[in-house]
Amino acid sequence: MSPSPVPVGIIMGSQSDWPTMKEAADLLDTLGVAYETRIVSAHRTPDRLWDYGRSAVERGLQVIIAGAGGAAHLPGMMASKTRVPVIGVPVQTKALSGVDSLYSIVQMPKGFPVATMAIGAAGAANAGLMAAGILALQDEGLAARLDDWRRALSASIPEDPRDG
Ligand code: RP5
Repeated sequence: MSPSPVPVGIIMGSQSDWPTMKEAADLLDTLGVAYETRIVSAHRTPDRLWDYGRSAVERGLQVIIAGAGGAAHLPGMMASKTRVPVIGVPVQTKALSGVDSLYSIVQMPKGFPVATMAIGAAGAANAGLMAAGILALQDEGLAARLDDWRRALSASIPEDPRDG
């Protein structure tokens, strides 16, 4: 695979995961963090998963956000192939509401961690924020943008509830 000019890889098991995973991409856009996006299915394209994981360090990726639904083996398998930190996003499913995805991602065996987010859109957005937080440890400009973003969110929350 060609070298990655970006620090974050957003991967997902299917095109159908993109509306969820776009929440992570949107947050990274807002914070000025570059990323690449790929469909990488643990079951339908295992060779693609293998190549992506095997080459992640040498390509320069620093964080991988991996989203999948149902039998969601992509984040865990990616964590098995690379020491690049993997943030897992359980995509919401119709049959089991994403609990299947969550359980498939979160119960990793000792030695191969996946930082598992909440089910669905909030989890994907938080994955973007988590990736930014990791990169901000080495990037003062990004740290300042992330602090501003967090302050703005807090400031947008009203103190008093209103009708309607
Ligand atoms: C998983 O199966 C994908 O991550 C997706 O969430 C789910 C369903 O995929 P499609 O049948 O919509 O392609 O591998």
